[in-house]
Amino acid sequence: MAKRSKKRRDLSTVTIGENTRTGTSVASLKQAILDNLYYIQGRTPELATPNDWYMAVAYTVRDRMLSRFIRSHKGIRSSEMKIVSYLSAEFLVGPHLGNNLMNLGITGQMRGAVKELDLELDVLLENEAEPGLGNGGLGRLAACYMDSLASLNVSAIGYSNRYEFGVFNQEIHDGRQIEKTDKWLSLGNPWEISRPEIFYEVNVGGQTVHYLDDKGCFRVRWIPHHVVKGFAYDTPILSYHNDRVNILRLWKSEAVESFDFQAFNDGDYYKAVNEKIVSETVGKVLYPNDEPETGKTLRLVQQYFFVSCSLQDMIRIHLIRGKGIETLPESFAVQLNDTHPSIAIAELMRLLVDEHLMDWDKAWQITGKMMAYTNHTLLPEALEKWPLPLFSRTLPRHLEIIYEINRRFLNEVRLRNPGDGGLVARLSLIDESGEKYIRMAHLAAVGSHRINGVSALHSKLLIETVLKDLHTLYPDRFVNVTNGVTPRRWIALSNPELAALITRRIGDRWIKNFEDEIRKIEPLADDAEFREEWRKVKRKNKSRLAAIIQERTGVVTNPDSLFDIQVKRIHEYKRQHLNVLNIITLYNRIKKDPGREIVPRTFIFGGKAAPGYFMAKLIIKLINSVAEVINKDQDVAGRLKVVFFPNFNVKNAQHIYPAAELSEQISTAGKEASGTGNMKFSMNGALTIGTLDGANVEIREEVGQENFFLFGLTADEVINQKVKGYHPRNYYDSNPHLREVIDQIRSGHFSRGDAELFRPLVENLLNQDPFLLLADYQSYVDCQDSVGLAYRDQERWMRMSILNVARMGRFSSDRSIREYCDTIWEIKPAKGGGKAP
Ligand code: F58
Repeated sequence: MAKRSKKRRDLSTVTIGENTRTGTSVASLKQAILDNLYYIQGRTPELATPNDWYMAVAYTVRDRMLSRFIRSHKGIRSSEMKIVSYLSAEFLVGPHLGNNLMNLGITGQMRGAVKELDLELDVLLENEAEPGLGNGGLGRLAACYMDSLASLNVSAIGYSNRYEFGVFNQEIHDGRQIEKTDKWLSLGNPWEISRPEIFYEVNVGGQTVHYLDDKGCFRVRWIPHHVVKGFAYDTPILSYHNDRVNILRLWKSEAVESFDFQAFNDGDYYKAVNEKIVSETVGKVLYPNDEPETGKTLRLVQQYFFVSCSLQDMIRIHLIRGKGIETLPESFAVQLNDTHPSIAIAELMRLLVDEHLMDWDKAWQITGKMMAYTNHTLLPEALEKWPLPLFSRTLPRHLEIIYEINRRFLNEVRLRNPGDGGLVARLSLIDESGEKYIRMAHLAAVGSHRINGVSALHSKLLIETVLKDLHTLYPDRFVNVTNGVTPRRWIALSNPELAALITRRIGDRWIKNFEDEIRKIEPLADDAEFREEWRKVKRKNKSRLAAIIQERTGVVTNPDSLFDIQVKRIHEYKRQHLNVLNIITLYNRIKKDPGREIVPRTFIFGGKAAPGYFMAKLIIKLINSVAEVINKDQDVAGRLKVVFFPNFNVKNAQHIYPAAELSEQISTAGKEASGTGNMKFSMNGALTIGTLDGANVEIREEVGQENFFLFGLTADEVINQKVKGYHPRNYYDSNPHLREVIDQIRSGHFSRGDAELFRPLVENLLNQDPFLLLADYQSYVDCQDSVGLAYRDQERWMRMSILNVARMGRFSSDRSIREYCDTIWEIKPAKGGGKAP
């Protein structure tokens, strides 16, 4: 022992003064960058490419994270502390460099160090490939929660797949979306640490064999069709100015034997390498689908693969802690981020019963204690269900386990509700109404001790609609945890000037304790000088965004116009096309009276459409077609501009939210589970125009109804309209402005005379309009007019903007994570995290 510590001491004195691996002065950082450039990238400054420099800087930052990482890691193995295991098919973490610099508190020094090397930190930051391991809100929420878990000093591991290709990159050609493969790993990933010694085997396919063991107990052996091996890759997740570093552990799939010698010797080269190809396909690409997921075996294998590796890993860690398997829930609280990882319920049962020989009742008790499920959607088409034959072919043992869970569960239902066959059919884990399916939401709910929705309205609708019967059965399991977002990435990092302004007035504790501290800027809404500084920050951010827009799209925008922004996945329920209907209405007003006074506006859209979602792609084309006509119209004279910002992702979002003045949250009431973009906009001083949907309801309550532009039907009114029989054509017939707009789109006015192009969209609106655009049209247009009016009074607008930010404390993801800790995980955030003393 003594010898080892002596050796360690010797090593630490290799450098005199500050260590160039850990020192944070400008001189140390500069030296470290040069060393890393030479020793890791194998380059000298003269030969270095921009990526070489980026890598050298990134490694320099990583070196400074490692001592904390190793300390936290040791804690995971040795302490008694419960660990949150966040199982999610997606983690949209965004670029790491800027965030890690901020969390370490060395952004300024690093800026100085790279400057001495004739480099610009902002250019290096732009150079980072974004890990696009998510589609939208659900994946980004997981990333915000990882940030808050670390900053609240809660031990956590985020588990997922290490997709080789993330969400596609979107390009716009001739106004249409083109998908390009996202090769985010191709230039190397300096943030991950591979752990070749941590791997697990995962079975796929085949059949089961039932037998009695030597004690006469019933046992099942799974003889798989093939086996895939999962290797761990760890990305450290830093806390903000704290010691805690958590882990994002991603599993890479590989073949058990990458080369089949038997087959090779038999002369079958193809077969010899085929297994490798099949195994590696498992984690190749993130599914971009927003469509029903049935029929996609690979997606089920992907889900099962990361879940199985993760559960095996948790058991390993628990056993390393020197504990028995029966106490597993003392070490882990597992959160299922939607149904995608819900196979975890059956897999944990399999591991406990088949591999650890536990009896069923005990295993079921442990499973229920550990698992909790978050629902993120009410849309029936998005509720995951797997066709029985596909499921049985892929996971034969899990099907047996699910049957057994179902048998016991339905017995309980029958006992409590004798004679109610309808209820039994509705609650069953198997949908037998036609072709048979496994209902993954039911599996998740039955096997969890808590089920939560993501906003107050969504949680209420969840128990009134899709999970009504389950709620009647287990009312105590249901809770609400309204989503939140991290103020670190979404204000401190992406809007540094606003952050500096706030800090100058109230100190910097708001960054750690946004919930309580940010309200301190509220009185400053009455301070004219502060309002002026506030206005200047926004103006600068707009001007910066205008430059980026011009560079990426060629469109020149006016930073003095109102920046009205809608960025999110493109979906009919989010109603980007309602926004377009209003734009055309404003355009028509100008055409009729070119001299009229209007508030100049720049409408900015961004978002990806699922590649197979025809209508969403057509909406992108519509936005670009309308932009083409309006942007060059002489009568408009630049007073309206329409921009489609390509490839909306975390990196671009960091430029967009800080420049927004109006946030479009205009989904059909009852459809958006929560929304989190709404929170990011508000935190950056944008005012919201929105429906009473998702978290908009709570945002409005917090910021005050006088600081929120409300329009549209409520969720109840939407349902009533549909019950009464909804006839969109009546709105078209009775509203001449709406009729004119629809007729223009239909006639080819915005599509160079092509009357076919938007026909499907127009027909859909006139005949079905499932998301009630026409019903909400007039209310939306009127509300937009009141926005214009409010904007004319800049003093009033700035006051509203400041109040919006001041009252956003509740929407920090720190608050959400505290609620998960209290009501779901039974964890007390350890001292040292979160709220400043
Ligand atoms: C989103 N869901 C909700 N799903 O739509 C949004 O209201 C909520 O704020 C957010 O979750 C976080 O709770 C969402 O983003 C997806 O991206 C699916 C992932 C799997 C494929 C289909 C889309």
